[in-house]
Amino acid sequence: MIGLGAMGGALAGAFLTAGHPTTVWNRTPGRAGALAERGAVPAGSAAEAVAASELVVVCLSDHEAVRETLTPLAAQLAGRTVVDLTSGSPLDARDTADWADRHGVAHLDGVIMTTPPGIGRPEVLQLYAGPRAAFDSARPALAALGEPLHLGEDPALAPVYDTALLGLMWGTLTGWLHGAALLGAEGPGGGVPATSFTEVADRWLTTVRAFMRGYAPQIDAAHYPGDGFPLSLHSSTMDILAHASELRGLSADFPQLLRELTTRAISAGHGEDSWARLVEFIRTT
Ligand code: FVH
Repeated sequence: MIGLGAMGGALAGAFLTAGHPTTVWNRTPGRAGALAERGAVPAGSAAEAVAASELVVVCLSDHEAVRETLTPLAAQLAGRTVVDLTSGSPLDARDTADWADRHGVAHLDGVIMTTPPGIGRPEVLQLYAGPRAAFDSARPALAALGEPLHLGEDPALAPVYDTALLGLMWGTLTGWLHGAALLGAEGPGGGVPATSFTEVADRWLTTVRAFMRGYAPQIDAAHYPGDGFPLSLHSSTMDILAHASELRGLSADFPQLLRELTTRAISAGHGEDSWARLVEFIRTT
């Protein structure tokens, strides 16, 4: 394990918990103490850490740090698998993968969809992109960190999925916060604690997930039948959300954003299409 920051330390800890012999290295000495007490072997250099295992997991601040650390070790890394869990752009992922290819290193770009305290929980999603064979051989060890999924061979898939999923999280959480503010406000139907609203909201997400699964084939086919829940109906309900928010003195930014997108689609003649039609208006500015 190369890099013992908040994330790298948690990753090394999860490998140890799962019983994997783990060698650890960090640029600044002194960060391996607690891991060593649990059985990790502190390496004196990155080269020594790499020599210890067929599988090298890297989690540093950024890809520049990864290049700085791995470039001098290219010859030693040949024939080994490097799993890079450092955040970066799609171009970073491709650059590192190209570098690895040129030096005979099997490379997987990965993201773990949690913060350090979540590492090791079996339900935590880990997304990997790169050669399938490298994923298959690393998978038993990676299972110590959560649930590993292989996205495909293009290393850029990992960072793009990462940002897409964070966007989904922010969108969902913003809708939930708006709901909590609406129900929590003073007035008729108000004064509801966020915890009570969340009990119901959590169950509603089952239906929202079903919408996503139903709309995904529509997006792929570029065909958006309204099936009883067209944009025109969404639009009038959205007006009520905006109005109710204004009446309670809440920000209407969130419903306005939805209205703006929906209005563009309806004005272009798509009022009888499903919600999935909006993807066309996200693709164009
Ligand atoms: N922490 C989190 O919640 C998120 C969860 C999602 C993924 N991110 C990404 O994980 C990468 C590491 O994040 P981190 O939280 O572990 O970051 P730090 O605690 O700041 O540790 C950084 C480690 O990187 C080492 N490092 C930095 N520059 C270099 C370099 N030039 N050469 C070698 N090592 C370097 C640093 O070493 P040191 O400063 O202790 O010597 C730490 O080990 C990151 O991409 C997040 O976006 C975390």
